[in-house]
Amino acid sequence: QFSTPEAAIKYRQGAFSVMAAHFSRVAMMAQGIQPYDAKAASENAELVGNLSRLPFTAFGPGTDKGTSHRAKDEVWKESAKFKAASDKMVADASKLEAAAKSGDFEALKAAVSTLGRSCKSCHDDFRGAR
Ligand code: ASC
Repeated sequence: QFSTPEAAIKYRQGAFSVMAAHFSRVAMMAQGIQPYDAKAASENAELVGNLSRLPFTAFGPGTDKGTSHRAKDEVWKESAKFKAASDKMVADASKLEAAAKSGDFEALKAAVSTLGRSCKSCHDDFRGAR
């Protein structure tokens, strides 16, 4: 899928940053910073759901090297734990998509908070300092 480890690193970083951009549009509505717009929330949450499935495969062999990324050695040393964290993030993103599509604002707020915690817990365990 990737021509070089560097290409895989760029790919996963791109997927995470586009996912963050779309998640933040939904999160700003959930937090009352932006007005709630059910259609925009659904469209953005659908992108988050799809994008969440992309990064995992880009953490393959050799993609731990270099200084262009912040993935800690634990990604590869504790690979089962990392896979579980990734699976949880993907599941929580699907729940966000379902909540947004339901049009239930309270459900959306809960799903934003759950996915936000899932992002943060993976950063705490698997992302190093810049
Ligand atoms: C975001 C984003 C993250 C998470 C995290 C939640 O919007 O870009 O990485 O939420 O900050 O704690």
